[in-house]
Amino acid sequence: MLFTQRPHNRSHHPADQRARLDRRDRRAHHPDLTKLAGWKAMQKEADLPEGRLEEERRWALRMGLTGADTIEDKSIPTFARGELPHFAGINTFLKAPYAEDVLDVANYDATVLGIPFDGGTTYRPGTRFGPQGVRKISALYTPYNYELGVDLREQMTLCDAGDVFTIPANIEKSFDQISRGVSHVFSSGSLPIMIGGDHSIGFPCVRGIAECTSKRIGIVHFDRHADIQEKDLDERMHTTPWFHSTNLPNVPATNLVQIGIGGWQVPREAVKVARERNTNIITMGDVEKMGIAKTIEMALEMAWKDVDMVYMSFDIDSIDCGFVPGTGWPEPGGFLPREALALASGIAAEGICGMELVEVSPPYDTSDITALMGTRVIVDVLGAMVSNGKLGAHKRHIDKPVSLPHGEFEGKRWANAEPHKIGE
Ligand SMILES: [Mn+2]
Repeated sequence: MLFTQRPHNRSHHPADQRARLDRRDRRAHHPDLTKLAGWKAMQKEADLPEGRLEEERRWALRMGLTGADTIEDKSIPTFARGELPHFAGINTFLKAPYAEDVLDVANYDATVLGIPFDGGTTYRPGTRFGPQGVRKISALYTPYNYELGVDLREQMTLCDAGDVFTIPANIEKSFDQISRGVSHVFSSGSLPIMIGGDHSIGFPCVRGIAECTSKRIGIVHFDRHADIQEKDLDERMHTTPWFHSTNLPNVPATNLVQIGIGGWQVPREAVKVARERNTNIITMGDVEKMGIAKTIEMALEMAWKDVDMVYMSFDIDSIDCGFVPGTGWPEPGGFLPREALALASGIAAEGICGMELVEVSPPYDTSDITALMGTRVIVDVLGAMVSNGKLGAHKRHIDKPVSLPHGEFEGKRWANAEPHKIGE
């Protein structure tokens, strides 16, 4: 039935003739096309609404003015607004609306916030440009995923709150700013999605969520590195977030699941802490042996045991460095992109209370591929949550919301009148 709808323009090119023979051969085995995921996805698209797209087109014409007379598509404005064209515009993540007034994030199911901080880096810097790099290449994407049959534009609301104001030379002040920003978004009920930044931000991100709830939080952490030593180079660097996160009263170390760990870059100091605190490490070899489905099942079981919600931390360097050159500590032998996306989606399918995507370093990137990979992790996580109806599930656990007011500048710039003296 499907084939009868094809137009009859038979090509005599040898490749086409071969393809025709192949098809005939396959048809001789009476394949049932309706069993293919491709066929099912094709049918699923028909059930998706298109109202928001229509709305966006009307809005774009209102904001961007009507197009020139010679343009036949009357939805094209003079000034690019919204999704199209993909190469134009001022980029937010996925061209989502910019929540310039961050109190507006409460109106959205999920909020992207950039955390441009690389002060916790111990080798290659540059992740302070991560949020910009990811936003830029995210313009490539439509909000629709064919295989999932999900259209994020129609099925959820997303905004981009811009970046947290970090302090480049001060880790602790930056941590305080980050926790404050994350707790604001989480308290508003919007799902916080953080784009780093180096992995030191893992601690203040988790802390920001943990302080808004009395409930317990598990963590699924994708990485080649364990990142759980107490200090590195005398500070709380990007090798330390899970030590400090699992010190929080409602973030048990036994619910920390670390997937993809291995190779020659895991410090022994970190392994000692992981052993003492009884965290769960699934190595790359374990994943290979068990397969993706079993890994997801096991990770979910360990992360969710006696907790109320699960946070996802995705270090882009968990993927083989051949695919992600733009990162702080590249390591061969990591996940293939398909494996990483399947794992992240599998964890997100059960619902998460927030996520971070860290260690994308655009200055070391090639053709934006690392930032592109980071974008995919985020949109795949959102797609999995939407298609499994898990978006918004975290809201019922917000029992200690923080409330930050609009600020007012009263002409006073410095909190301390006395100049700071070295050594004090
Ligand atoms: Mn790492």
